[in-house]
Amino acid sequence: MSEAVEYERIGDIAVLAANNPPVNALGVDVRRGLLAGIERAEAEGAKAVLIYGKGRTYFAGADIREFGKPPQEPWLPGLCDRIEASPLLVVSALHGTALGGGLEVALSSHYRIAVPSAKVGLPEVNLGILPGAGGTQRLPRVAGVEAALDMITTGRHVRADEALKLGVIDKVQDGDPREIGLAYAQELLDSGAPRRAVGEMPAPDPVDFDAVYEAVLKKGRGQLSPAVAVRAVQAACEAPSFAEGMARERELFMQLMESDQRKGLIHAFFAERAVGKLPELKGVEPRPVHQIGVIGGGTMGAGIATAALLAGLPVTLLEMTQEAAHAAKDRIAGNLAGALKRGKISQQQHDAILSDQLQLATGYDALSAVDLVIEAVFEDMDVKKQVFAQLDAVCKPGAVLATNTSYLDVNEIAAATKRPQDVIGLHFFSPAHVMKLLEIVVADKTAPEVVATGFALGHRLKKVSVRAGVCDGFIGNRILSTYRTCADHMVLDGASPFQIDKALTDFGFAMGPFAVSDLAGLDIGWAVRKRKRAEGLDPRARDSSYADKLCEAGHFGQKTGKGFYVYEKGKRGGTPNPEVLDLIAADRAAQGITPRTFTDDEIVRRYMVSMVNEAAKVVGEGIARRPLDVDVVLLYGYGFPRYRGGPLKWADLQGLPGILDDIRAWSAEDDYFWQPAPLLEKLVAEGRSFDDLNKDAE
Ligand code: 3H9
Repeated sequence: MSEAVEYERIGDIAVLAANNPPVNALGVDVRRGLLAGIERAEAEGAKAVLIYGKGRTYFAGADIREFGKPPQEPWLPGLCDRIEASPLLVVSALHGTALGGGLEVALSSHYRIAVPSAKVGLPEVNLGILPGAGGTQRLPRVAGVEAALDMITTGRHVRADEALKLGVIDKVQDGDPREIGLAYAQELLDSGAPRRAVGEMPAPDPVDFDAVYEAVLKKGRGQLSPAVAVRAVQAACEAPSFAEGMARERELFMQLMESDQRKGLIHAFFAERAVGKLPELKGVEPRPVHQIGVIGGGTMGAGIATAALLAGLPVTLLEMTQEAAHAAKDRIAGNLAGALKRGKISQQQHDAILSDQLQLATGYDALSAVDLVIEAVFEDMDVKKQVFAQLDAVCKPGAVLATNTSYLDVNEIAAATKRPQDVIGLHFFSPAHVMKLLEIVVADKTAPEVVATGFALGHRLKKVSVRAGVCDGFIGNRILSTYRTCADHMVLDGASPFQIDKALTDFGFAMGPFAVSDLAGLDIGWAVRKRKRAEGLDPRARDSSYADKLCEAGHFGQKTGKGFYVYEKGKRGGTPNPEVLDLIAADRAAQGITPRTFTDDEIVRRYMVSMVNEAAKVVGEGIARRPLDVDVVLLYGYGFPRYRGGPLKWADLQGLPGILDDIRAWSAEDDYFWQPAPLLEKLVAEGRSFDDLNKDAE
C-alpha cells in the first residue's frame, strides 16, 4: 500500500483513508493507493469499501502540480471507472471540500454521505479545463442536466444541504467522516442495499445545448472552458453509450489541457497563493491589531472602514467636522446595506456593527489607543505630512501608521514622523470593501513586523495582498500610467477611444481604458496630468489636451453623466460621446498629425507590449519582487482577464523575443516612450522567461 492511502479492515468493511496533506490532492501516490486498496479489499473478501480523507478535507481535486507533466498511471478517469465497477459496495464519506476529481471519485462510489459543513463542486473550468474523470457524465445522471450545467459551468461550491436536495449526495450527518462513513456502510450492508453505479444509470434528457453553449460563451468574455464543458455534458445525453460519452469528455479535456488559457488560469491559481509568501517574513510575528483608526471618511476612507468593520474590527473614524463625520457614517451605512442585501451579513450584525463597532471622532486624541491607523485624506504631500506629524504625537508606541496614498512617496511621508519604522503604505482599491487587491508598500525604514502586520490585516480583510516598493504609482498605477499613455498615443495617431475600448474588451478586459477613466472620474487623470506638467515633462514626451478640454467643460465621466461616453440615468453603460471625436481631431490638427488606421490586433499588441515593458521595469527595479506579483496586481486591481494569467504570463506565452522586437521597431517612431526594459533585454539574451524568475524566487 502507498503511504498516501492507509488501509484498515473493520469487519466486512475495508477502510481507505487518504493521507496527503494539506488537501488530499489526487496525486499519483493517492491514485495508486486507492487502486491497491480496492484490489486488496476485493481479494480479501470484504463486502464494502469506505473512502474518506484524513485531515481537513476529502479529496480537493486532481493534483494541479502534475498538469503539463507526463501523466503517470493509474489515470484518474480509469481509476474512477475501476472504483465504480467494483462488485463491493463503495461508500464515500465527505468533509471539507470535495472538489473536481474529488467529487468525481465520490460520484464513482456507489453511495455518498457528507458532514453538514462539507462542500462539493466541479471547479475545473476556473482552471481552464473541464471535469475529466467522468464528472460531466456522472453529475447530470444524478442531479439532472440543468443543475449539472450550472455547477460545471460556474464551478461554484455547493453546500451539503443543497447537494442533498440535488441528489449529489445521499445523506448528511454530523460527526467524524470515518465514523459516519462506517455506520452508513454498515447500514447499507445490513439493509441489503444494491451496488449502485452512476455510469450504469440511463442517459438524461437533452436540452437545447447550442443555446446554452452560446449563452455560456458570451458570459465567459472569451474564456473557453465553461462553454466547452457544455459540449461534454451534451455528450452525457447524446452519446450512444456511457463509454462513448467518457471518450468525448476525454477529447475535450485534452483540448483544453493544451490551451494557453489553462496555463494562464493555473498560473493565476498558484500566483495568488504565492504573493503572501515572502522569505523575509518567515518567522516574523505581526503586531497584534485589535482596533484600528481611519482618517478621512470619503469614498475610500468609508470603504476601508467598511472592510474592517465587516472583518469584525472596531473602527474609530476621524473627520474634520461633525457634519463630515456623519456623512462618512452614512456612506458606511450605505456600504453595509449593500452587504446586507447581498446576504453577506444579517440584519442583527448590520445593526450591531453600526451601533457598537464604529466610533466617530473629530480630534486626533481619539486615535491614542488604536493599534493601526490608515490615513485616507486628500492626495497632497503637505496634507499627508501634517497628518503623520499629528499621528506621531498622539499614537501609542508600536502603533502601525499607514497611508493609503496611491502614488506619493511613502519615505517622505514616513520622514514626517520620528518613527519611520512604523510607517507603511496600505494601498486599497476603490470600492475598498469590494475590491480584493491590497498593495502593501514597504518604505526604506519600514520594520519587518510592520510589513507582517500589513499582510496579517490584508488576510483578515480577505484581501489579496501584494508587496510593493516605493515609486510613483507603486506596481499597479505606475504600469497603468504607461499603458494609458500608450492608448492616448494611439488616439492621437488615429484610433478612436471607442475602438480601443472595444478591442480591449474583446481581448478580455472587464472594461477599456477610456470607460475606466469615465468610471474613476476624469478629474483624477486631469489632476495627475497637471501635476506632471507642473513638475516639467521631458521635452521628448508626447502630450495631448483633448481630455483636458472635456474636464474644462465640466465633463468628468459617469458622475457628471458625460465623459468619453454619455450616460443616461437608469441605463447601464454609456454610448460614445461624439464631441470627443471633434476634440481629438482638433488636438491632432494642432500637433500636425495625419491620422492613420489601426487594426484591433495592433491596438491590443501595442497596449499589451507597453504594459509588459513597464512591468519588466517594475520587476527589474525591485518595486515588485517577482513577475507573479505584477500579474496578481493586474488581475485583482485592473480587470485583466484571468484566463490570460496576467501581463507577464501573457508575455511568456507570446514569446519574449517578439515583444522585444516590437519595442525596438516602435522606438524608431518614438524612442522616448518605447525604451526596452533592461530586464526584458536580459531575459531575451539569456533565453529565459518571466516564469523562470518566479521559479528562481521559490
Ligand atoms: C481536477 O480535479 C481535474 C479532474 O477533473 C480531472 C483529472 C484527470 N492540487 O487554497 P489553499 C494547495 S482539477 C495541488 O491555500 P484553502 C495550494 O496550492 C482540480 N495543490 O487553502 C496550497 O499550497 P501551499 C479541481 C493544491 O483552505 C495548499 O494546497 N480542484 C490543490 O484556502 C492549501 O490551499 C480545484 O480546483 C490541488 N488540487 O482552500 C480545487 N488544491 O500551501 C483547488 C490546493 O503550498 N483548490 N492545493 O500554498 C482550492 O480551491 C482550495 O485550495 C481549497 C482549500 C478550497 C481546496
